[in-house]
Amino acid sequence: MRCVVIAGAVWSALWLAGCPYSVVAEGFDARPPGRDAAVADAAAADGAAIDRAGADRQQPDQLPVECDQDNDTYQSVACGGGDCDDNDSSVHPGAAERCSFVDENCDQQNNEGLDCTFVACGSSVLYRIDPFRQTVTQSTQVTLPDSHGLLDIDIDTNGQLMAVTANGLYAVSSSGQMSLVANVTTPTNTNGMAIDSHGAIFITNKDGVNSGAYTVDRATGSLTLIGDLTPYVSSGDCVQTKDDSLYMTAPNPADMSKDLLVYVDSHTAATHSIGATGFGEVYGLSASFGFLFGVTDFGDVIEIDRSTGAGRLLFHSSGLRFWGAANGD
Ligand SMILES: [Ca+2]
Ligand SMILES: [Ca+2]
Ligand SMILES: [Ca+2]
Repeated sequence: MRCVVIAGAVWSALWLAGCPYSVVAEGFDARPPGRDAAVADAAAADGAAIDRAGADRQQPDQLPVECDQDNDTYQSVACGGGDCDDNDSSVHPGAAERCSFVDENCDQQNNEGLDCTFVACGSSVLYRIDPFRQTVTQSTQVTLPDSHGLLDIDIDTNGQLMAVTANGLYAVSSSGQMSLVANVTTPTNTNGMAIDSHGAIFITNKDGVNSGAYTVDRATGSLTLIGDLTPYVSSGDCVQTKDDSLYMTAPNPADMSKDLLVYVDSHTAATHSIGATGFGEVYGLSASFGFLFGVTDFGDVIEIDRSTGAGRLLFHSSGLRFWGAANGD
């Protein structure tokens, strides 16, 4: 194929299929960062020029493959464009920033303008954890109604933070005030609570070698046993992911110092292990922003791979003990 260069057409030369990028790179100035509408306009203008010249006209979307590997129409930084990840079509200048480990819009800031926190708790304190910036951004002392501490927390379908204690289900305000929703005599050593997308409330407990999953009637506080969690026992939390799959952490029978991620059938309490997290005493789980996070009694904040169970340490908050966590979005 013939390579055609039109005077004054700089980047449009990139669209001439068959012309190796090196021709362009050597023969022209680097393309300014950011693609984009300007390129599309230039393409149209240059295409018209090519037509007038009677040269081979190429489709304007034929960017050199090596400069747009992800085919999102934004050229890579290496090619002088603004696409800071040319292997991910959701990342480019102008993309929607979202809570993640990635700078989607390539402005060299991550999660700018977004609240990417979830709430974790200790016995009587709430924390806001940003797993991406690796910070504990706030702590709020909770006014406990009696001598019973928080066993776990979660967000209900109205966005209300809920907490369970040994004798009740409570709504918790942002300032840490607790309002009784229902008297609940929770099973011995209840340590997990999760609320699904329909508002159903699940709790898990660990009583010696026995461990069960229950639902709680929000109106009456009555408990219904779903079933026991054998052969596992709840380590410290259960979580409902966005697709209403129930998981919990459970000490690994082969190494009780470390927890497994365990799937729990929310209708039967049947369990199966997903895999080892590699972390111990994972007492809080949070399905937030498309990720599964865990927090531990040692102050660790981890990301857990939902498909393998494997955990990776994000950061460690020295001196803090996390006993529960809520979903964050
Ligand atoms: Ca690209
Ligand atoms: Ca982001
Ligand atoms: Ca950004």
